[in-house]
Amino acid sequence: MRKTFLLFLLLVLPWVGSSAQPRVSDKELVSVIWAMGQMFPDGFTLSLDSLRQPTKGLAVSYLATQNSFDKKSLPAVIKHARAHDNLVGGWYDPEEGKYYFDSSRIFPEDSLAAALAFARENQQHTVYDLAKGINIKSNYEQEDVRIILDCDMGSSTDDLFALMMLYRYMDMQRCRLLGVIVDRMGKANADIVDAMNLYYGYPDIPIGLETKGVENPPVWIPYHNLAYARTIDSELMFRRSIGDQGHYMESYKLYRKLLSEQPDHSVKIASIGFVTSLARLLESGPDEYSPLSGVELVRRKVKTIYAMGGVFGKAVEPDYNFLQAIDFSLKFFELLPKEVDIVFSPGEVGDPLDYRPEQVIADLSWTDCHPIKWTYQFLNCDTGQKMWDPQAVINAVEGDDLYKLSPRGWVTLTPAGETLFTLDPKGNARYQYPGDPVWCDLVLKYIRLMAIQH
Ligand SMILES: [Ca+2]
Repeated sequence: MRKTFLLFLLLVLPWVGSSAQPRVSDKELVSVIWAMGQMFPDGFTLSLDSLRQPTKGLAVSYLATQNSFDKKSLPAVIKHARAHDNLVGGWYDPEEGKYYFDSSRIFPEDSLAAALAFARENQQHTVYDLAKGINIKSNYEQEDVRIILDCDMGSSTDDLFALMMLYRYMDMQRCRLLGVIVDRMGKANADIVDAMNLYYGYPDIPIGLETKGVENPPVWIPYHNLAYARTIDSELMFRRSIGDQGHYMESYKLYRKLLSEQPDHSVKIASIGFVTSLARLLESGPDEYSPLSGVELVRRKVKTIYAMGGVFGKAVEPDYNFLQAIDFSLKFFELLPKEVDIVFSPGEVGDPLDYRPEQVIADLSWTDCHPIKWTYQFLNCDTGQKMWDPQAVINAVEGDDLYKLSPRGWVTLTPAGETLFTLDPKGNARYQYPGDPVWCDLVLKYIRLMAIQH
């Protein structure tokens, strides 16, 4: 693409090949930019300084040049760009059938929050990552997203990435993380979340810990000591707010407290571990936080549960998350109110998203002190670990547009851990379909983009 563009410039602008800075009049630029609109039907960004297309960074359009789609509008776009960032972008809107031109600004790729804040100020719905070729939604005109994360921190590292993404979504003002439930027993696992909260700058997010859950579930990657990592000077590597003697709230109690404080039908739960704490919440009775039973509280406050789990496609093995805690899982399926939607993310959706350990470490090369990097430096993370859990979190925050979902139906769980789906337009359950290679590439790039923010 770039080669074609340079060829074009060499044909119409002989001075581009010289070492001197090209000096192009605004009138000539109108012709160049109009021609680029024809040459790059999917879009382009042009630096008016170098007459090159930048290849990195996050491009955002200015509000001032909105609705410029014909040749007559180009002088005003160029004038604005000259007075601001010397960047002009073009993009095609298939809905309107028009090709728009904008004066643009480019932010460094690791400054997503700043780029999105600028996008919101300028009433733009997206930011475009030039290097990765992906659009990132701004929260301009976005619904209020309230989330509780329920994870089995301390085994697979995809829980760490799912939590990391929620902090980044908060940096981007895309959601509110109300609290984190740790359904894998053991204080060390909750201490990991405490260290993550402080590392990412959200020390006040409450943490609940399961104390009557699954006994000794398998551990794939033993990063439970993450919160106690030390520097070569023997100092704690990661700050903490809860000390060794501190206690976490019982997880179902924290659920009750958080839900009782929220507007009706407003809460999304991303369940990326065992459903032990959810089952105990559903079995709970009135308490100091709410006069409602657990079932009534969930019926009234929860909008949708996004659950990593379920087997609906080609795979034949029963689901891991549900089977590990089968008694709790059966109770959860029995008591979940039928009015609450549930979206399953089967393992086969995350299976193709292979965030290789060496790529993780390279993406976190901006620092030596990072909880996820520590895990990847000191433990073997090449265990077949895939980006399963982020699928529930991304779906919860981004909404359903990014995922292809099954029609509605009901899901029942068998004691063998099988999830049986029955089609019914009135059903509360849907499940994600696996994406094609283009979709998988896009989602993995999105997770990586979040990882490099700082
Ligand atoms: Ca998990």
